[in-house]
Amino acid sequence: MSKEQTSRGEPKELNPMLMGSRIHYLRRVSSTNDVASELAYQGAPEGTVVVAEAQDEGRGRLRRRWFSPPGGLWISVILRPRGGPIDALRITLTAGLSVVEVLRDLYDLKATIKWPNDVRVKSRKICGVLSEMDSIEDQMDHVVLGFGLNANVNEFPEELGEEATSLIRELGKKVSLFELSKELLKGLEKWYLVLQRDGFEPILKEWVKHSDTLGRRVRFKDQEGLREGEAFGVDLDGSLLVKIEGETRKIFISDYIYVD
Ligand code: BT5
Repeated sequence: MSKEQTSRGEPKELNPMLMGSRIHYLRRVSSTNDVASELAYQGAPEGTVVVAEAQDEGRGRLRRRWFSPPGGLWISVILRPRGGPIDALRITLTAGLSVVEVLRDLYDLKATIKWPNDVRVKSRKICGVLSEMDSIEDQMDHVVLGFGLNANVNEFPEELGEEATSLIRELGKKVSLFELSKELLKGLEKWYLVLQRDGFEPILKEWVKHSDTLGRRVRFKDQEGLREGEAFGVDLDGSLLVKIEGETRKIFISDYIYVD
């Protein structure tokens, strides 16, 4: 029996219209991740989506500010992963892959992923992914997966300087947020289904083709101080594998820079 046949019979199979089966469309919120998290605790089903036109307290990892004016796609999805080691890190990588594919398929734009959560075009960040796991009594209850995609955002604050870009900047025209969100959710659903059914390996195989991190020298800080090495792979747990003075280190912390 082929893998496909096996998987077809599995109870884990998802409804193909899962992502976006319920959509909360809001004008202005603090953070779509916060709204989605509240809804999830109230029992909102998997695939529930929260979209906002603008966020007052959009955030990145470590509660860093995420610039979220009108024009961008600020969207969060509630996931309730079942079984297997499906954690926030692997979901982040899966989400990045979905973004790269949608940019390619809709706009013929070549994007790359800086492990773990930055999607970049010509080395500038066009999208950030934030996945947050919420637990009840030490048990993972749900994951809120947020995408901040600079779609029709033309101006960026000075502090982002040359670090950021957007679809309108790259394409020279406005894009449809409706079409973008629909296709993004479709792509996410495709890969999330693979993740649930077949595990992380097939995703990783695809992910590495789009990453601009592998093969690069990276510098990061750990308890021992400033470290430098070559990023040469991503493990099945989603961690970055870095060779430092002949030894392999697994990196879960994710603040690092490319050295060259
Ligand atoms: C991220 O964090 O890249 C995750 C961003 C996730 C945002 C979405 S929007 C929908 C949902 N609701 C939320 O509240 N959040 C999610 P991190 O890797 O920590 O990167 C944050 C850094 O990116 C900041 O410190 C800035 O340097 C930079 N940055 C901020 N806003 C940006 C923007 N619009 N475009 C590009 N870079 C930005």
